[in-house]
Amino acid sequence: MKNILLLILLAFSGQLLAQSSDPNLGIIPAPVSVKKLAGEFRITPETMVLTDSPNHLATQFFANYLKKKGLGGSITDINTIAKANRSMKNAVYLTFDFKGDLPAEGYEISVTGEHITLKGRDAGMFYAVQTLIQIIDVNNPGYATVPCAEIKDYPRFAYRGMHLDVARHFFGVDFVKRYLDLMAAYKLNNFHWHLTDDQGWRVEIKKYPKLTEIGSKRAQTKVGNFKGNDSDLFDGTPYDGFYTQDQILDIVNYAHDRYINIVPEIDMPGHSVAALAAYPELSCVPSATYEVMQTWGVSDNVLCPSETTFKMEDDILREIMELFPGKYIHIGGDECPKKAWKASDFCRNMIADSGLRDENGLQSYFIGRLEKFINSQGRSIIGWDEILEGGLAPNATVMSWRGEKGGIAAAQLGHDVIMTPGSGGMYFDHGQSKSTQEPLNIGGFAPLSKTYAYDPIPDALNSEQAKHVIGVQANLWTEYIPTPAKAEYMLLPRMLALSEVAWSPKSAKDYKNFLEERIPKNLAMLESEGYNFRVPEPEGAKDTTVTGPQFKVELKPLVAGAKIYYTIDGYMPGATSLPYTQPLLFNIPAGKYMDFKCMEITPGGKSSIATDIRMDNTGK
Ligand code: TNX
Repeated sequence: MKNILLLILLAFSGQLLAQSSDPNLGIIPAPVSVKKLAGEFRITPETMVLTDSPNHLATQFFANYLKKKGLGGSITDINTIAKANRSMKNAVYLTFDFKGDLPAEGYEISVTGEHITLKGRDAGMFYAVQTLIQIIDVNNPGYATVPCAEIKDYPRFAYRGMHLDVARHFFGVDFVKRYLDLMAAYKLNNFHWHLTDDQGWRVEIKKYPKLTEIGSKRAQTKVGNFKGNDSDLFDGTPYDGFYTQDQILDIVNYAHDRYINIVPEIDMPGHSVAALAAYPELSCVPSATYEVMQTWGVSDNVLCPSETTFKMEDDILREIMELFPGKYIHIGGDECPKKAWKASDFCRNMIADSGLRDENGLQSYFIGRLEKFINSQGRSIIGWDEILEGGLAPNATVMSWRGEKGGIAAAQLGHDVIMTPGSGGMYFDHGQSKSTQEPLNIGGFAPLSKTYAYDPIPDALNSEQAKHVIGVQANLWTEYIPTPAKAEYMLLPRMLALSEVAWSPKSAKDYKNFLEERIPKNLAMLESEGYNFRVPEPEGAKDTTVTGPQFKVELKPLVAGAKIYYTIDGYMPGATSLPYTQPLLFNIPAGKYMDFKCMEITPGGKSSIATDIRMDNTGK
């Protein structure tokens, strides 16, 4: 009896501990402030949803969520209830109409044992709902629980971006929607859609049908790592794909319903071989023929700054602006070698006639022309940081990708800037560890910790200049990402770190809490939603050598419910190896070494890479 009591007590205190250990209640991105209170609210199918805006997107989103989870979800307009009866128990209030201000996109949540109140307007209410969904525990039959708390929250940056390259590999409508779902859940609000590149043109343009008829197809694709392997192996498989304008509009609506703006990119004047394959007259050698590229890298074949090109680009951009209602149109501007322009009489004459300094001046002229047209339509351009070379177009926003240099220079010139430096862990095509077990990637090294540690405001900027850093973005270039499963592997969990970099105040950032408390919970949630992700190696496990006669191993899985398996016989660990359940102490005889290899398997069966701690007592 005593033992049973003790067990119950232990279980109970364990539960209390589980509840109280995380000051952020598992929420990603960490809110501005969370005050935890005792007790919980229970959502049952009878729980009422009471609101002054029944048709609002955020209200509908929440009601649909409840329906999906079998928790009721019918909405009642609070104005249909007599004033005296409006304060009800067992209700979730979504209050849009209240006195006073909240910061832009901000919200407040109050959870008591009797009701939940969400306060916010538009995006703010949408984000209140996203936060609430993250703290609803649905692992109970017929009801869900929400811990009592007061939460106040608003974003650090207005532009919180995630990019997807659909040119190198094409991703269909369903995947793009899943991507947008993820972004919305983690409060990212700008989807940078890289729609064209040397290897494929992926958006239907009615006036120029060959862009997709020819430009969306390549004969085959390079096998293996382009940079590390010039063996000229190709897969021999034709590759194609593009979005019709109807599909684009469908996705634009889908994003809009999730408070996500889409920034479409038509990459010019470099990265344009797919367009040249369709319309060679866009090049400086109109008689030449071009093939949609089958390899990666940077091509010397670029658009010619001719009137033919400007006319066609204006037409293309006009259709793009009809499809995408947002403020920003991304015109690329990156990696445009000047070889073709140097070899062209037309370009040389143009430089002389227009009093331009050189080919960089010509590139500036090119971008400036595009900007003028786009501004005349009431929109603004974004360009990669190369658009600084030769002089910046007057109203351009700069995306700083080659480190922060370009972003710093642009902000000092008074231009808006979006930070997305590869060197700051913002390139999700880079490797997530140095293990040879990582799947093929473009190189680089961007582990979760590095992405998390990135601060988009460089020290070099004073506080006035820093205001021009409107936000931050991570990029998913897809040269080596041919499938949705791999895209999700590269995206997750790093996108969760990006979300915190973009949203949370610097003072709320805490990597230990993020990694050990919130990542496990969120990854388990994402697994139950069917997402793929890179399973982090267990906390305490890494490839390393330790020396001495004795070594203690202490590990923690980083996905809730995951199990750790290990070997000490040199073999690869797996589900048939020894399960790790408690800290282990190893004694290594003098002159010997032993390898402690371990890996983690999630409840859904995903495996981490295996790591090897060499316990070395050879004295060498
Ligand atoms: C550079 S980032 C590029 C892309 C590649 C990427 C690979 C940028 C503006 N240009 O074309 O896909 O590196 O990491």
